[in-house]
Amino acid sequence: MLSWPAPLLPSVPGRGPALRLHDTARGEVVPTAPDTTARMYVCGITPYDATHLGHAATYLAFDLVNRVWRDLGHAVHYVQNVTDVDDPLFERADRDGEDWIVLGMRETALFREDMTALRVLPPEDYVGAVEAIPQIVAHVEDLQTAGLAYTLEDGTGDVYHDVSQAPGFGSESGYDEETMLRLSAERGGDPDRPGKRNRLDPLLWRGAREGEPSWPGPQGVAGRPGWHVECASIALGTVGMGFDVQAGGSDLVFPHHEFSAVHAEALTGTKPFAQAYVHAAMIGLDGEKMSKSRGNLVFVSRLRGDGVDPMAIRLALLSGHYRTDRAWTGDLLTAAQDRLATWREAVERESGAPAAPLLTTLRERLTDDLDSPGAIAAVDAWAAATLAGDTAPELEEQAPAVVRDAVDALLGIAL
Ligand code: 5CA
Ligand code: ZN
Repeated sequence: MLSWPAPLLPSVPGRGPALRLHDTARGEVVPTAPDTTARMYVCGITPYDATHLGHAATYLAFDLVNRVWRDLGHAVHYVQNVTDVDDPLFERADRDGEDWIVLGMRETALFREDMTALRVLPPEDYVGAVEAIPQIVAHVEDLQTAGLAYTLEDGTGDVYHDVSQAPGFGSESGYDEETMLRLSAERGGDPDRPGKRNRLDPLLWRGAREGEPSWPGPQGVAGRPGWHVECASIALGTVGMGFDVQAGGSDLVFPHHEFSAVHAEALTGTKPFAQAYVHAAMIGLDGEKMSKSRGNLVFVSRLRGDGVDPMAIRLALLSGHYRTDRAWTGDLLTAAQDRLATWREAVERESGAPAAPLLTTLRERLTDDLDSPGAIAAVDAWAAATLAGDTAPELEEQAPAVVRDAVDALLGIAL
């Protein structure tokens, strides 16, 4: 699929420490240790509605990972999928009397515009589920041939992964069975479906149903792919096994990332799928998680349409830590607009407070599990010292230009 245009990425003098991130599987902050090319897979949207501020916050968090790695001198192979065939698309298209393909294409186009406006670095591979179907089918057949998958005997043609044969199962989320069963039921699984070997077994392939689109499938059974195998297959076809960071919102910890890992590890007979599983917390509104199904959404495109500067949206979302569940409020946006104006005024000055200490702090904060609030506070302090003019110690002529570049390169905020 077409990705979106890359923003300019200034280079900044100096170098920071290695990036450390919280890994859900180990339950602690760990150093990332990428090769020359760092590899990251971030779960993409299901395009049945516009990008809301929760999605945006998640993609902004992992955009910081991308930016910090690049600042450390790595190339980055960044992959994102689009779940462009799934139940929510059919339901919304039916409701609105629209073709589900047209709906998906339109919302994906809007997502690209939102990401471009927010200055999110584009993925090197942007892959739709539909275009990955041939690869997914081959993977499901491999699991069947290895005796790790089975077809339900109810005539539907539905194929499941037998997780009782997956030794690593449970190691990503670390959840107990009761929690897994509850989350599976809440998040697209079917623990109560009769005929499954294990209640948690995830769907690999859904046999064709009346009124649903279908493609030629494993062993000639037409249908469409399950959700977790979509991401396992796309990751295997792009970044490959053992990549550095598998990422998404915390609602993907289980079952999605657990089963993507289980599928890929079973397919390759190697471990791990990813070196670290990193999850962004949920953005809420009025005390509830912002979600399409709850309908309590603030859209990036709506704010843009109202004339809000996308840089203020970006700054507002980054002013909270990515691992803290937090609420979107009008006050957050107002504070970000004020802050942006102050920063812009400071970088317009002919001279400013020394840049080098700020660069050191910015890198220290961001490499410490993406402490964006700490990084923003450091820029605030620099701007205040700069705007204090004569009272600040030894002003530097080049400082405003260096800080402008650093804030752009590391935080993605164009001043
Ligand atoms: N297509 C799948 C992933 S393969 C999916 O979850 N799509 S989504 O459109 O529902 O979500 C896209 C991304 O936004 C996911 O990483 C999800 O975890 C994240 N996300 C969804 N809601 C929120 C929220 N309220 N706050 C933060 N992130 C969210
Ligand atoms: Zn995914």
